[in-house]
Amino acid sequence: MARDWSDLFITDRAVPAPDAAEAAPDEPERRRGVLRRLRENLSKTREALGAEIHATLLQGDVGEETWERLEEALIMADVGAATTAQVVGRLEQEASSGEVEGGEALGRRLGEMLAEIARTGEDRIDVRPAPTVILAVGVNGTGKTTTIGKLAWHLRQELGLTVLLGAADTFRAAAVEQLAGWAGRAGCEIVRGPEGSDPGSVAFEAVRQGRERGVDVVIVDTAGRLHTQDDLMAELAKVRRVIAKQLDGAPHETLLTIDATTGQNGLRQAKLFSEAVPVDGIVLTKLDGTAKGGIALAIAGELGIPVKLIGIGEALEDLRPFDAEDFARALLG
Ligand SMILES: Nc1nc2c(ncn2[C@@H]2O[C@H](COP(=O)(O)OP(=O)(O)OP(=O)(O)O)[C@@H](O)[C@H]2O)c(=O)[nH]1
Ligand SMILES: [Mg+2]
Repeated sequence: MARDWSDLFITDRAVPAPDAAEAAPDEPERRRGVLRRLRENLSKTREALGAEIHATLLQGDVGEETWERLEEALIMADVGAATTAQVVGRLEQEASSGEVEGGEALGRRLGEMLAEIARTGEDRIDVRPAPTVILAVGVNGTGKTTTIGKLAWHLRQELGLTVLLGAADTFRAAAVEQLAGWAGRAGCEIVRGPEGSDPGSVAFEAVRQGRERGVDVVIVDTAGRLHTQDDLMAELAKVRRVIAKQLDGAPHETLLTIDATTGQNGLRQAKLFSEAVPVDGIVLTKLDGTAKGGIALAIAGELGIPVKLIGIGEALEDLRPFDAEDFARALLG
């Protein structure tokens, strides 16, 4: 079963009935639709990886060369060396012990293993605290602001939650306008500070207003920064502390956006960001444009940080809860 918004987010209220005007098609059909879109969007990864795996596992005898080619295919798809070695090692062992026989069964087993790795840690987001504060962090241009807009829209649309956005990217003049544009599309309000103000003070004010207005979720945007810029990473930690000062336990969720097209560098970004601030989940963006979707597995497998959301396009609806099984299936074709 594809994870839905109500699987990803823990809420204590009933999910609103869909608008009659845009009533969803019945569930199986909807689910097939979601899976088909995910497949289409992951087509680049699948073409590269799936074709190679098919050729490797289904044709000819399984032997030394099979494992080498499989390793190569997974590494090419950015699954990461350590995770690849672990998966192929296990598969080889299960094949040689006779536990799994035949190319097709091996392919299925491989899919199971990849899904198992992708599913790690607490992979849901608890939005029961009122307000729940979500902090978006990540390298420049990875898709933080776009993701926030999409997320705000889905939280309203799918879960009936009220959302307030905090424009704590005070570094770029256009950043606030960009976020305001998304707020308009998502139908929520935005808190902004004077130009060039301290990001911490805008975040503080957003959370304060969120409490005062009784909104369900406050999402705070931050300026993009390189994981190697120590001063900017320290600034992020400060924004976090300031938020915590306004509301105990906040931010409840720190989401790191990783651009799937950056490949193995994404693993390094995830590592260094999570050393600077506790990262609760990954948003893997731009999966529609890459043959490197395997980075999701490298991050989950090597850092134990769950991927929670995936970006599969630039439009409002192009954000999906991450589903490990569907992802592995779509990856392998
Ligand atoms: N194809 C595709 N494009 C995306 C996706 N997510 C974001 N983008 C695009 O990536 C570009 C950068 O997105 P932003 O949301 O501005 O990124 P950001 O992390 O906020 O950037 P900075 O604030 O400059 O650090 C925009 O052109 C987005 O439309 C996605 O899932 N798929
Ligand atoms: Mg931004």
